[in-house]
Amino acid sequence: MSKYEFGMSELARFAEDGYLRLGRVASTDQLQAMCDRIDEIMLGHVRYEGMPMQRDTDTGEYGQLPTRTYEESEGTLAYRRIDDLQLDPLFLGYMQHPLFREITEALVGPNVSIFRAMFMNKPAQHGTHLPWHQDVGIGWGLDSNPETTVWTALDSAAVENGCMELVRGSHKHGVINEMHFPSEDDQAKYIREEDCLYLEAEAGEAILLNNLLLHRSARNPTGKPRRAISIAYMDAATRAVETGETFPVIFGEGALTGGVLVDGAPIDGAKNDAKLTGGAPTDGALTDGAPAEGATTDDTRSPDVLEESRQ
Ligand SMILES: O=C(O)CCC(=O)C(=O)O
Repeated sequence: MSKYEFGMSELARFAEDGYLRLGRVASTDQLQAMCDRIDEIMLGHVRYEGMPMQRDTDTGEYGQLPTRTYEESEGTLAYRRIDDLQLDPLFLGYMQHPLFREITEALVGPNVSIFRAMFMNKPAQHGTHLPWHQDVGIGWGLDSNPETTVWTALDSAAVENGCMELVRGSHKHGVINEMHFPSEDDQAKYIREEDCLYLEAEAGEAILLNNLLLHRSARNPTGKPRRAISIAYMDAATRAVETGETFPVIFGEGALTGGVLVDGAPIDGAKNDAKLTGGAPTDGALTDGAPAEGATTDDTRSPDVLEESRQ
C-alpha cells in the first residue's frame, strides 16, 4: 500500500467497477487557484495561443454545439469546454500530481502522455446534455485506445446540477461503438437500470474512470456553475493515426516541465512550451504534493466532426 492508499485492492475495485473514487486530491488552496484560473481563462484575462474553447449551447442540445474558437475567444463564463489545459502551469502541476503518477504508472507504465486535458463546464442555468458515450473509438484517431481518465470536480457535482451518471461495469463490454455513442439498440443491450449510478462528487474530489465506461451528464438548471476537469492519460507511445504524432508527455522521458506547486515547489521531471499571450502569472500550481485530508480510496486537430466525437 502506498502513502496514497492506492494499492492492489483499489486496482481490483477499479477493474471490477470501471471507476474509483480517489478522494480530495486537490487541497483547498489549490482547488481555489484552479477555479480562479479557469475563470480567468474563460474571461480572457489569461490566454494561451491555440487553446481550443467551445461555447455552451443555449438549448442544451448536443447537436447544436458550436465549433471551437482560439485566442480571439470572447470573454464569458459561458464556455462548455476548454482543451489543452497542460498549457497552463497550474493545471499542468495538478495533472502531474504524484498520486496520478503512481496510478498511471500502475495502469499505463512509466511513460505517460495525455490525449486530452480539458475543462468541462455546465454554466449556471445552462449546460449541454451529454449523451451516453465511451471515451474510445476510431473517432479519436489514435493507434490504440487510452483507458485511464481522471475527472476532478472543481465545484460539487450533484444530480441537481448535472453530475455524471455512469453504468457500473460497462467497461467490460469493450468498445461498443467505434464512433463513440452507442445506438439505441446498444443502449437497450448494455445499459441496465440497476447498474446506473449518479457520480455525485464534492468539490476537489478526483475520480478515476476507465475510458470504456459508459457515462453521460445532464443540464445544470441551478444558479451556480458545475465545473470540472478531465484528463485522459495514455501510453506515451500512442500516436495519431493521421499524422503519426505523439502527444504531450506528462510523466517519464521528455515530460513537460513548468508545472509548479502553489507553495513554490517545482514538480520534478517536469518542459512546458506554453506561450502565454495574456498578462497572467505563469507560476502557481499544486499547493502541495500530497492528497488533501480525507482522501478515500472507496487534438494536430482532426476535422471538427471527429473533434466533437472526442467527447
Ligand atoms: O463532466 C462531464 O459532465 C462529462 C465529462 C466526460 O464526459 C469525461 O470526462 O469524459
